Amino acid sequence: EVLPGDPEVWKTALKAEHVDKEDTQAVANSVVRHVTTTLARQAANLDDIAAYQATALSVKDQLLKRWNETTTYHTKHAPKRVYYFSIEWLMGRSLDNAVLNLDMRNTYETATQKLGFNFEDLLNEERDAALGNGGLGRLAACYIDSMATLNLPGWGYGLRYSYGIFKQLISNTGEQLEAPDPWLDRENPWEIARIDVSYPIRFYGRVESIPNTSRAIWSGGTECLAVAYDVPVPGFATKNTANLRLWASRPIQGFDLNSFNAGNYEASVQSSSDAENITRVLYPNDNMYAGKELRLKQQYLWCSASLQDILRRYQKLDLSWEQLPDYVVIQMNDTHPTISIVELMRILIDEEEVPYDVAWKITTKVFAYTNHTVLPEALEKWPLPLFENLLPRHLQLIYQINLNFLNDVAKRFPGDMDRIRRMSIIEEGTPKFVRMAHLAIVGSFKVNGVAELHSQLLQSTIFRDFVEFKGRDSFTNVTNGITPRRWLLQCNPRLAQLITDTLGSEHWLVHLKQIAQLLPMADNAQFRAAFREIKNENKTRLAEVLASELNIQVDIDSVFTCQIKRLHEYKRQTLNIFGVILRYLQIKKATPEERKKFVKHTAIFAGKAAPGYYIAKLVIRLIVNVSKIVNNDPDVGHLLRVVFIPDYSVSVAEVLVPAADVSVQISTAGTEASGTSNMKLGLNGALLLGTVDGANIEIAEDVGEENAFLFGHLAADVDAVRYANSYNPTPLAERSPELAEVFKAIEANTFGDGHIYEPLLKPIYDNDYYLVSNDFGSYLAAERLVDELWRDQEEWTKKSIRTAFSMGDFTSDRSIQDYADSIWSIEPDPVPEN
Ligand code: Z16
Repeated sequence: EVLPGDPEVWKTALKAEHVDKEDTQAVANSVVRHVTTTLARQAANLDDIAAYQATALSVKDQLLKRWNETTTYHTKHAPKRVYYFSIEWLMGRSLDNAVLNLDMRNTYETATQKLGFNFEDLLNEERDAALGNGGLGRLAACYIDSMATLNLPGWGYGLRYSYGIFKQLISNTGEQLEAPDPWLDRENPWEIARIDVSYPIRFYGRVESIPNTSRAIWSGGTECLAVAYDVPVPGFATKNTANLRLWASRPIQGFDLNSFNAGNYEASVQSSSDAENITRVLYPNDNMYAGKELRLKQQYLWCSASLQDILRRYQKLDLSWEQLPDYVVIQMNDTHPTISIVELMRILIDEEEVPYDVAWKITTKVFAYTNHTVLPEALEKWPLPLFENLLPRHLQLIYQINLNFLNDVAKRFPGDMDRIRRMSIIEEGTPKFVRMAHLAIVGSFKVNGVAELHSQLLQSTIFRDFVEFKGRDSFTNVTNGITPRRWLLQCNPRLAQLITDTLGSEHWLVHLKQIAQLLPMADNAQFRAAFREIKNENKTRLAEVLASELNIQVDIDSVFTCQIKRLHEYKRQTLNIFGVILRYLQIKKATPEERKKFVKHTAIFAGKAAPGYYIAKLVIRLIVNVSKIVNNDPDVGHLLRVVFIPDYSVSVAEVLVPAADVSVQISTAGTEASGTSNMKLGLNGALLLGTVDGANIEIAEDVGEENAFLFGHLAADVDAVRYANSYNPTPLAERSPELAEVFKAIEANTFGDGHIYEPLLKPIYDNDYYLVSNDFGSYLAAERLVDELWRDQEEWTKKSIRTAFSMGDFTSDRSIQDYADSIWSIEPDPVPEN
């Protein structure tokens, strides 16, 4: 008699299911099987959408086999694991990435061709999984790719929003309009619903202390369920497949028994839709704290479900709670998951009856915290009344944590009341606030920033008191990185092929440092020609998209400058567009003879503004309205084009990044924690035009300052300039005559309704917090150097090659290795090949 799960029976069955990497017929068969069974469609009415879906399902089959093997192996082996908690996962598309990582791209391309489809067309049917705003969410996506590739036992945890980041539309007058992104409407072939993996989550209610213990009973309020959806994430050239577990909120019973009994049908349905609302939509703010109750509900649901899940897995090992930190490390991507520190305390103390001090010891060995910004408006602090109402037990525990913490501070710094006030987790005032960054630091064994300068600034400014209290060793730097699989192999296949051919192997894709071996090729004319040819081909591809989608003609012989990132005052898209306006005015003034001397520019912008960020939206409006005038002015001809590409996304970036000549990274020094588009653009050969900020500094160091265009005030000087701007302001024309000329042109309606831009221009006239006027002169000087170099294409290409091949350190594999070594203390655990 055979018992369920008999290994022999299963082995045979699985073997029959095996598909060889090169077996195009078997792959075609599996696609057809999904068409006819999973999708219940017929060959006759098969469109590209359905063909894409079936192909994706066939690839998912491959991923799930590896996922199963990884999970089984890790369950048996029980290594220490890392859990990466991120409220945003900006994954983009999965099909191309998956077939590349599985080394089955050719097989799938041929197989779908056999069925009469063009593989590229199928790839373009996929909707982006856009569960993130910008850098922070995309960083998580690159990191899980690297965790899988490095064979590290780790999972990601996040939220399955029904709606990702909004779709951006641009009106005729240049206004940003936001439409919902119903990305799950067509079913998501990359996820597995685990309706059997779900946890109850409580909100509101009351707390009853249990006398003579630290314990309490939290009851009442409302409850809902968090249901798991798993997304397999393949490593590159390895069997290891990581898991991204995303939670969706659901009503706990479908109806509320009380209202059922009362015969109140409408109310019972109402309560179920309340539960589903929790994970309905991603908050669309990047680097900006909004303080909404629903957001705190999202955070708690995600953290509580993830912890319940992790602890259930740990309990199967049958070890003591004290050993938890030997098996579990949780990396918090920003302060968004900070409530999980308190939730772990609550579970250990109230439910597992662990003594308070023991629970605290365990907790503070499990968590590590990554900070991503020093901007004060981005730091999360919850109004205490809101917090207390939603999570009353957690507030009690925070008071206890804070009391113990401040006692320790007082012991170390007796009588320093000001220090205690500064460091407290609770900010005094009416109302009071819970400072999540302070809680995150107090509850973590390691805190890191995301680039050298940023980590130094953290330690010398906003977290200085904490460095003095916890010691230098609790603070460190891990410079961000990007995955070279998506950001080179996938988006720039011809450059990847050139690298592979020249190096003679593909190892560089997992040892990116190796591309430095190609640096001498900068001096090889033949190689330069090949390199430039690829850049031009990528520019042509972009030009075709711009012509067909936006009806804008661009000259691929012009220098393509790319500033592609969220709209934010500190990122200073203003400097860029003001520079464009000045160039336009200069072309207009020039004689036909003088015009011949201009270097042709195509200024490319893309990015979304938070829906409530008025000034950021005004900048978009200015860019769009400038583009309309400039692009249609016959005096300008091909000398200048301005392009704002609507609805920036990961998949749009994959077309822009390989086509860029100049990477525009011009934040006010000290404000951009790291930046990651600087890494993507650099790796694809764009020269850095940037301020001495974030990871620009490390990039310029590695590519050599002579190969980059740095400008602007240094971080150390920004405060003094700011102070002068606001307390001792000089007229704009004195700070920058060129900028004064630009403002005059805007105000004179050169680009339509000059007056609408007043809220954008006035702060620059008045106190110029972001130093736009102070940096404009050196920005223009840097642009002149760009133009000069562009005239010498051989020299330009040399620098472009040196840039690309000096980017070896900015792979997310290096970042993740840093985390594994210096924070997580975890080891690779590759699934054995059989
Ligand atoms: C975000 O994308 C970032 C910081 C933050 O506090 C919140 C969000 Cl949503 C960005 C940083 O601005 C950027 O410099 C950095 O490269 C990125 O996070 C990843 O670390």
